[in-house]
Amino acid sequence: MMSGHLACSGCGATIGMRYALKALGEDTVVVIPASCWSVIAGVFPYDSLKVPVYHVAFETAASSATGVKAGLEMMGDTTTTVLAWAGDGGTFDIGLQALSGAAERNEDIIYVCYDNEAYMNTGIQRSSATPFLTWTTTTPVHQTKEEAKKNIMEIMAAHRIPYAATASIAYPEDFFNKIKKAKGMEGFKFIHILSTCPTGWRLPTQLSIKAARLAVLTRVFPLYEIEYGERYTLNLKPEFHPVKEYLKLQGRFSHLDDSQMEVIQGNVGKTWEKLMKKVET
Ligand SMILES: Cc1ncc(C[n+]2csc(CCOP(=O)(O)OP(=O)(O)O)c2C)c(N)n1
Ligand SMILES: [Mg+2]
Repeated sequence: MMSGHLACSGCGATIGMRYALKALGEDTVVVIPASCWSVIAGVFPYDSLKVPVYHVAFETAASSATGVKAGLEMMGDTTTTVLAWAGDGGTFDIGLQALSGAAERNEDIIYVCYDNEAYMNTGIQRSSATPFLTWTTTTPVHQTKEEAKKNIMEIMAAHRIPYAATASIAYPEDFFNKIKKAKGMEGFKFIHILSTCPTGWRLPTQLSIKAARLAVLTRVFPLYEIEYGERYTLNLKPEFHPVKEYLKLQGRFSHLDDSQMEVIQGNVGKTWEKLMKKVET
């Protein structure tokens, strides 16, 4: 990735792409469905990615990447990595059936979901990745989101794919190693990155990495891997940090009162305990 991209300052998804391509190298094709990243790369021949980019329809990241990989193989190229790079809307919602199909067929691609927890490119609308009680433009303060965030990692685990992992831009070494590991494995690899979004999260741009780190430390977004749907590995076990520390940084949670934050704390604790039961000790 080169300079000259068109992202907002502090964009976590842009830092994520930089780390991912650093790990994958130039022998990579990137497939991008409609999302902020359709814009961020810029317009050919002035775009900021030094690798071929294929812009595809919103719901087709996994099926298009499957096709690119098949095309390369038909031409005798078995080494180029095909990376599908999709947002949470394109993954948790509209692209879910294509994702499920490619995972079930165990296509030899890496699928990254950069999750900024809403449809950001079109103006911060809620997705099924938006957390409980979050403000977005379609879940305004008097009517915030009532549903929990969808657990995409468990959905991927249920497909028993060779590799699924969460990653954070605040832990670059862990991030880099996971992308490298995915590149070295055959079959379907899924990486879920929490991508801080200063614009949509109402977060000061200079706190982007801090927010990403606090998501991990407060156990809101644990760092872990799942191999073949059953082998769970926790990559970092943080001491207890109250989830309030994470919520307080962001304007999208500024309407929450203490009792609502307690409910969120309880939910985070329960999800963490469930994960700990699955992790190999
Ligand atoms: C079929 C279809 N419906 C709607 C759109 C409009 N659209 C473009 S990008 C986008 C939001 C994408 O959200 P997400 O996948 O979370 O990526 P982000 O913008 O947050 O990076 C939408 C709704 C579209 N391009 N195609
Ligand atoms: Mg999004």
